Amino acid sequence: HWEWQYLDLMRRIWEEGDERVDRTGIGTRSIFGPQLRFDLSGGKVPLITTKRVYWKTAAREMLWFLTGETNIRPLVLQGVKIWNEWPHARYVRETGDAIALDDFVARIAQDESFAAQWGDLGPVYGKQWVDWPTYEPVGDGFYRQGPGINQIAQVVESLIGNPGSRRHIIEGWNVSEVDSMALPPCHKTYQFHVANGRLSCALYQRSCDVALGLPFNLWGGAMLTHMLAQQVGLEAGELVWIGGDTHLYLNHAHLVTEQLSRTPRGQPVLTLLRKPDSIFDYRLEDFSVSGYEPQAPIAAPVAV
Ligand code: UFP
Repeated sequence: HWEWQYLDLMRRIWEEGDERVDRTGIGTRSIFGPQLRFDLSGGKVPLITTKRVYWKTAAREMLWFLTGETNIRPLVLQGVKIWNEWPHARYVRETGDAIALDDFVARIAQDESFAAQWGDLGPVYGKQWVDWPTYEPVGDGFYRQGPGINQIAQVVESLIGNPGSRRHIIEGWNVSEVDSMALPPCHKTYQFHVANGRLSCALYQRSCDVALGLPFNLWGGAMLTHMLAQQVGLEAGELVWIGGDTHLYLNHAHLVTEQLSRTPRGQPVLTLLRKPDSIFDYRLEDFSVSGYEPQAPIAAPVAV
C-alpha cells in the first residue's frame, strides 16, 4: 500500500532521528532529505487513511493561495483556522492587548478594517505565486515597482506551449521578502514535468512537520497537479515529494504510537466535477473525493 511510505518515514524519524532543540522550543527528532513518490493516475491522491485528514480545509487553503490573498479573513469566514495563531501572536506582541485567540478571530471576521490591519500574514505563498514583485530601474540607481509576475499563469502557459521545458517552476522562497512573512514558505518549490502525456510534480519542502503538516502538503501537491493536468489537457502522473528538515515534534509521541499501530487501507480518488475556465476559477464544490474511509482523527498540538 502506498501509505507505508509515510508510516515508514514516521517510524524512521522517531527511531533514528537526530534529537534537537528547534525554533519553537518544543524539540524534534529530525532527518534530512527523504523522498516519497505517489501515483496520481486516474485521480489517485495520497490522502492519508490511517487518520482522518480534513482535505476540504487543505483545499480551501490551496484555493486561497491561488487568489493571491495573504489576509486570513477569507479563511476565517470559511471556518479555516490553520493560520490564525500567527496574526494573533503579532497582535498581542505589538499592542500588549492579551486578547484570547477566539476573540481575536471573531474580531477578524466581524471588523473588516481590523482584519486589514491585523489579519495579514505578509507576502506569503499567495502573493509570491500570483504576484511576485518586480522592480524596474528609473535611473540614478532608483527603481520603481514593475508589474507582478503570475507564476501560476506562466506555468499553465509553458505546460501548454512548451511541455518539454525543464523550467515549469512555482517558487515561494522570495529571498528579499522572507523576513516579512509570518512564516517563510515550507512547501517552497513545485516543479512540473511532462512525459508520455503525463504531468508529474516534484514538491520540495524545506521543513516538514510529518505528523500535522505533511498529510496536508501531500494532498495540496496532488490537488494542484490534478488541477493543472485538467487545465492543460494531460493525465496526472506522479507526485514526488522531497523533504529538507523532516521532523516529528517530541510532544507528538501519542500520535506516533497510535498511528504506527494502524494499517492503511483504500485508495482515495479525486474527481474534478467541472472544468473551470482557468486555474483561478476552481471552487470547493468542484472537488469530490471517493473511496476515502479514514480511521479516527488523532489530535495533536501545533508548534507555532
Ligand atoms: N509546516 C509544515 N507544513 C506547512 C507549514 C508548516 O510542515 O505547510 F506551513 C511546519 C514545518 C515546521 C514549521 O515544523 O511548520 C515551520 O517552522 P520553521 O519555519 O522553523 O521551519
